[in-house]
Amino acid sequence: MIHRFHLSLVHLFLTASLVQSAAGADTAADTGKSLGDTSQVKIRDGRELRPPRTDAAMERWRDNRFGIFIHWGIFSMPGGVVDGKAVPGAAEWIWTSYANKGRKAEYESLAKEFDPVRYDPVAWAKAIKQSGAKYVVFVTKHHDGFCLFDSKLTDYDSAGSKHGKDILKPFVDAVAAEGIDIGLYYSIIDWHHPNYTAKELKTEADHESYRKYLDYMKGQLKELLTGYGDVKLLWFDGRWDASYKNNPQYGKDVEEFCRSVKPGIIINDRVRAYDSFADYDASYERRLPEPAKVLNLDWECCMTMPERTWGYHADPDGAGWKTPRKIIGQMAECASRGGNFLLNIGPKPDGTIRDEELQRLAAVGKWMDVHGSSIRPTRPAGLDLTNKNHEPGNGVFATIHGDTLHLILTQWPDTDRVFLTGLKRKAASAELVRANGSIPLKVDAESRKEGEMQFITGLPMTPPEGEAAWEIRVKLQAP
Ligand code: JFZ
Repeated sequence: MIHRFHLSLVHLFLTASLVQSAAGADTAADTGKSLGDTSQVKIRDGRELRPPRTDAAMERWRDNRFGIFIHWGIFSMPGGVVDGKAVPGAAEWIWTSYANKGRKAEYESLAKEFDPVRYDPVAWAKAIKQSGAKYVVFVTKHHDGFCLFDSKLTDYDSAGSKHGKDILKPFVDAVAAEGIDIGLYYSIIDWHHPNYTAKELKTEADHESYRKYLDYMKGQLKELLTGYGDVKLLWFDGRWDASYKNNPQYGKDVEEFCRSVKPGIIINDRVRAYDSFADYDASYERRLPEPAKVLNLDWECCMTMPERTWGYHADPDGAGWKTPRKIIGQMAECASRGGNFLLNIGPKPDGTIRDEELQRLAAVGKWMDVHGSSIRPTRPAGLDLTNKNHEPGNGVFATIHGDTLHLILTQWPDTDRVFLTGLKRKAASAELVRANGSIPLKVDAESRKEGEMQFITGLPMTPPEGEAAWEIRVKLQAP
């Protein structure tokens, strides 16, 4: 099935600006205005906002809630260090440090040397499985253009390197064997391809040349969608260059092409030139939506473990490595607000995963073994139990599944109680869930002007030790 939208782009933009000016340019509120024939398609922030998909594949993606992102490539080899100096920021952007010094060829020669002798995709898949994640998004080609799969369309790939083999294939096989869903990251930006340009396409010749690059892209996407098992998700990135950004017909074409090759595929918004959210909003990069924002669309937050880098950096800058509590809190906050959480690792050039990352994957996994049902397959409970100005991932986050309400706490309360502000259903019982025996709690209520306010009480004065985050599990009476 190919998604079709019976409205022209001109109509889309016209309507978008009308609706936007009516609603105020800086509000992200869903205006709810319908567009005649296309009554299902709305506009938000000037972008096409489709009704949430209701098919099984999309429900499964929502249920998964937690995934692992993998940034790996020849950019991992310098590890953020050029001429012995650590370059702060994202190690996967190190190409720019070479290019700025006129040393592009030197960077590209890394492709021949790429030789991850300790690459063990089965071990990777096991570490991911143990983290409790249910899907992966693997970088098949980043902005530098180097491909981690054996592409017939280029030799600038892992098969043309010293390694001499397809990296992706054994990985997708190992991941599939663990029952983990496969997503592939593909960069639109390509600093290697001769027909790629970042610049505005001014002449017909510019367009003609750029379309050769788009054909290359589509050819590779077809390889990825047909040769690597049951790919569930395409994660596009790098739409901000003028060539792509200012020609929304190209993004629309790429999206439709992928859907024609693999009907039912899930595609993130970055495939499009800021004119559509596609299946979901993946713009929450190293940040969560503002607490007050009601999104009414599927979304995902992707997060680094150190402050800024996605690719392996020998010396990551910033505030150091996030604690497991911080990571779990951010994941819980995402779940409590209907979003997925995609946690990144950046493997080393030898093919191993660094200890800082393995430790965090294991710690999150240990927590998920006991508390995983508080994350998936849950939906937001719609309770607002945390200060609006809280630090992302720090507070009390509420999810629900069937008759079970989960409260995930990253801070131990000052009192012996937690108020269930906004809970419409009746709480029947509650417990503090722990690996080594849960602690029963009490449900009580007090009358207030606004009506009866339920609360959980009987919490121990000091927080039970050994928990990366705490969980109160509440049984609700049948509605
Ligand atoms: C992009 C890449 O440039 C980066 O290297 C990494 O792969 C990351 C996951 O994606 O970076 C972005 C993309 C989008 C935004 C910010 C950084 N954004 O929407 O704010």
